[in-house]
Amino acid sequence: MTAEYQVNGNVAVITLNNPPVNGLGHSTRSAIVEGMKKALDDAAVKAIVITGAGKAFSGGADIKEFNSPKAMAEPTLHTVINVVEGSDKPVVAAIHTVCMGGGLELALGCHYRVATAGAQIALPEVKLGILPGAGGTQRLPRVLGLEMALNMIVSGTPVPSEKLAKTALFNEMIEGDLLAGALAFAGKIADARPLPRVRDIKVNYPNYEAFLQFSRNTVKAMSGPFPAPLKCVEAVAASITKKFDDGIKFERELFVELVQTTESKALRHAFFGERAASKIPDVPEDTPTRAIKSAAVIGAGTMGGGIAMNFANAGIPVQILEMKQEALDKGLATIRKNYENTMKKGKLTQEKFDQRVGLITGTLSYEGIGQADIVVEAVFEDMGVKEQVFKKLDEVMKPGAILASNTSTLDVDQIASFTKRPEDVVGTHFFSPANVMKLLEIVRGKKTAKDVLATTLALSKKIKKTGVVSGVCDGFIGNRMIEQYSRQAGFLLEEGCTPEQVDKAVEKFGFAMGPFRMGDLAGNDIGWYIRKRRYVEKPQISYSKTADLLCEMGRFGQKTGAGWYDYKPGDRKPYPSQLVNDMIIKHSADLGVERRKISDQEIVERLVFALANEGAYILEEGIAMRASDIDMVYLTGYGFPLHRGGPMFYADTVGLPNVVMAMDKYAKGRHGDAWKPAPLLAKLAAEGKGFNG
Ligand code: 3H9
Repeated sequence: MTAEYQVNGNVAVITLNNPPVNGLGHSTRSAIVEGMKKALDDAAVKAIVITGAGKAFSGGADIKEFNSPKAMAEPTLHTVINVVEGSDKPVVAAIHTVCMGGGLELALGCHYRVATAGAQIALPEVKLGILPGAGGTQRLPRVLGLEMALNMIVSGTPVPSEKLAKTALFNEMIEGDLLAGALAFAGKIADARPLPRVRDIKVNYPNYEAFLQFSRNTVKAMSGPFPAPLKCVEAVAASITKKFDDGIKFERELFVELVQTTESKALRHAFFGERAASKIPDVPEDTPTRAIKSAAVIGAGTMGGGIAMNFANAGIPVQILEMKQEALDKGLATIRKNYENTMKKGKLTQEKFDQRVGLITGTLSYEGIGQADIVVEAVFEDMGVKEQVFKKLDEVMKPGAILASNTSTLDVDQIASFTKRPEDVVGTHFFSPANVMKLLEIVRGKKTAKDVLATTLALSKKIKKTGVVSGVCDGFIGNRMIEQYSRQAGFLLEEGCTPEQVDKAVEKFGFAMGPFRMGDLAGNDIGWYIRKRRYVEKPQISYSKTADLLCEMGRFGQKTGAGWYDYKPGDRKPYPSQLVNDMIIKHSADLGVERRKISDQEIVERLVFALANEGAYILEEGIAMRASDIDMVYLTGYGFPLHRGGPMFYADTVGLPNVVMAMDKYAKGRHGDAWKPAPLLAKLAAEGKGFNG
């Protein structure tokens, strides 16, 4: 039963019991209505309390039901709330821990609300690309006022219950046992009539039109490609401009519209994708983890420093090992400067600054780090260098320490083989800047122990990263795919595009940065170095030499003041470079390629479908466990537009048969070999299925 019914004296208690968060799915909704009926039919019952078992009052509507017949099946949440609000016996919501979305809307339908301190109160629907669809936009302004309700609904941010204690949202804050307090409260109001209904409160706001117009302008400017925030404003506006029932109808129409948008589907995909990523089928959730109370990082460069900051931010003491005092001092000074900058922006208190800086220490000796629970190596990306480091780590690290490599492309199994304890070795691929970027690719070697994986995944949560597990292959999930994207970007230059045109098309699609601006930021020499290795090993793979020619010109990007674009001193703005464009045009001529006008659509399709096709190989080979893992890698590490849900989800929305059709077209052009559909893609397209089902 997803809600339990009990009678306590003359008060009926309906306890939502649908773990993990008492989502208001169809069976829970039915059970609430059933409970209400029983209570209304029982003459001995004078009042009703609705509360939640476990770790939530309710996390809201069951998101998994959206776009399925169950979401619309009676009793809908509207029906449930109508039954509660229309009850002639008083109904009290007893709120604790989490009261969100439909859960808060249910509470607002109750006649009274009591809560314990520390409960997270929110209407977070906007984060899923929708708006509160069960009266939240009409009732919350009635208890909190127009402005506060609008802020909560447009941002979706939770507010702690105690901060709302003095508003009409809560009738009483309960200290101690919630149920006992709620029963006592119910006893006090059992005979009070008429029953207060939130719908009967009038929203007052002087000069509300000016306020609403200001809100529309601000929200529109901030919501990018997402339609929901502005619709939230429109719905909240109806709480003051329309009669209650008309407002509810209007809210419903907007909700139905939004729930069908690709943007909302993409956000929900990301919500579940993030949670799914932490599950590994053959590593049970209760796998014991190793305690991580201290850490060490090898290398005080940009990457090592950023990684160390992650540990310090999570309260874990971390030592940084460097070979030379000068490099160590430089690295520690950079970290300090980064924290100072954050403090200057008002995002870090002096106390936290002292704490974090205090947790990071430097050492020049391997022996000094031997007792760390985890060591992350962030040295130069070269197998020879990694071999030296891991042999040394094998000597000095205590038994049971996790030996992690921050490699971005190298074979983790080979790295593990340099030690006598390959089961303790794992890849932890951080993304630059490592203290900022959300993604952590966790590379599972053939011999990586299950508890090492479980520990690394738990650690990724602790340091506030999205951990995604990848198998071992060249480049893992993210960089292996980006290679295909970069290849297409290079070919596009040879065939008629400028770097600016490619970047603009991709940025219009929604990427944070196009491939050439990204190259200039990251340093074009990095790719050059990798290509020298990779294409010697795999001479059969065709690629454009324009990037090599660029590097031969010494144009490594922003750090050399010139890359695909020109830069002015102290200015990161890219200016199209005549020199580079001439080089590209000459290169086309040298190749005998007749340059042509290329549409934005072709640019985007070639880059994004190249990603999805490689993603399909990765999925088929078991390098990624699920399509949503690949999407999470791209959403959190590569600036893929969130509203498009990731490359695999995007391919699904285009329709895999359409993707295959476009690929067949491109296969007839130059380098057609790149457009052979992965067997999985071809199969799913033929079956009319998608990567995500
Ligand atoms: C809504 O209410 C619409 C209405 O206005 C109108 C309707 C007509 N449904 O995050 P966690 C699962 S829209 C289904 O790791 P935490 C989650 O997938 C809804 N499942 O835990 C995970 O499952 P698993 C508005 C849900 O303690 C498990 O619970 N509400 C839902 O860190 C644990 O989740 C929201 O947007 C759900 N609503 O955080 C709230 N919520 O174990 C969204 C969670 O299988 N949820 N799950 O991976 C949250 O923000 C957080 O989950 C919460 C708990 C703060 C509740």
